[in-house]
Amino acid sequence: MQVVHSPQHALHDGGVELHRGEMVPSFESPERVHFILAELERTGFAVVPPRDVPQDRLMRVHEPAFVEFLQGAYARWTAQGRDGSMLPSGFPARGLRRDRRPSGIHGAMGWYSFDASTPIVAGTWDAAFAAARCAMTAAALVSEGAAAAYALCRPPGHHAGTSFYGGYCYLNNAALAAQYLRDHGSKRVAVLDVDYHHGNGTQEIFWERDDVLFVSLHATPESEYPYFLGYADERGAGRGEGCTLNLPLPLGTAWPEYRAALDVALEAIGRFAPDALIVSLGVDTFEADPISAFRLQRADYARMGACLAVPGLPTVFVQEGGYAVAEIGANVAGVLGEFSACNTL
Ligand code: SP5
Ligand code: ZN
Repeated sequence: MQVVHSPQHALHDGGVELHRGEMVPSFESPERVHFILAELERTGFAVVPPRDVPQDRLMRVHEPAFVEFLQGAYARWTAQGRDGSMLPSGFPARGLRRDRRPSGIHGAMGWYSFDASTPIVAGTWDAAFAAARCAMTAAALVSEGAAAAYALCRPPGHHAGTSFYGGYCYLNNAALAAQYLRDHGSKRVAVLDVDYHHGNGTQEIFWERDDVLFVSLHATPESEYPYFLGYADERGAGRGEGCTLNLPLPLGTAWPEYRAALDVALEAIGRFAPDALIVSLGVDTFEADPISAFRLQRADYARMGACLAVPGLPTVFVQEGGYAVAEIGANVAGVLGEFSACNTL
């Protein structure tokens, strides 16, 4: 399996986030990629750069005005004499207008984002676009016949929707990979999101579509981010009704219960009969993750990789979260290594 990686991820650095009432350095750091790449190289994976995918491919899942905002936001910030991290400080909740986007940068930021944990810094756009190109390149490799490919995306993507960003995510890498496959021969694509947090952006993008199944295992939104989406009664709408499946799990979930939910997810994917699979691979389900509360252990990631090989589908892995930086490489390599060993394609 090839690893698609761009050093441009490191341009997204120096951000801060609001965590438990205090500003702290972003948990989502460039070090994460360093540890993943080192472990994958050590265990024999080949690393390739992303292709030059044209920017207008982003508009297959994102709104043009939103992409334009992300690309130009930091220049508007510095034009006001500011530096450092851009973070919003007001959002259009119930009772406030959502039908017009403020022309000023502060209002526009609150309109396009949904939390105060997702900073825009000088290099954010270049890093986010490079991550999107990694995901689409991995999808291209699979559409051209590879059994599987892994996009080492950073920043991650599954919280970003058609026209919103948040949860450390700006462009939805997994959705772009799924759409790439749809545009290059796949009739039906399944997205399986195993990040600790619900993939609210991916769900929103495919909510009314019957050609992409979205299945997510995550910590219950009753007590975990993103709080306002990811319940079991969300099943899609219109043509997409029944093409969204949420499997929220309690805090403290360990492998036996996780495995049971994964089996339910894989059965749903089997019934949907896709011709390709995207895995939104977050390893923040790890017991030592600093912002999460599941209890998966190192050896469980190899077990997960074996489970993911069972459908026997061409598979694009897309990196999402995982913040226990010292262990993140072994956990990702555990999934990918065992998937490759079990894969019969
Ligand atoms: C891609 C990804 O994993 N994004 C996660 C974004 C989470 N950001 C907010 C985290 C809030 C953490 N709250 C800590 C409470 C501990 N239970
Ligand atoms: Zn996560």
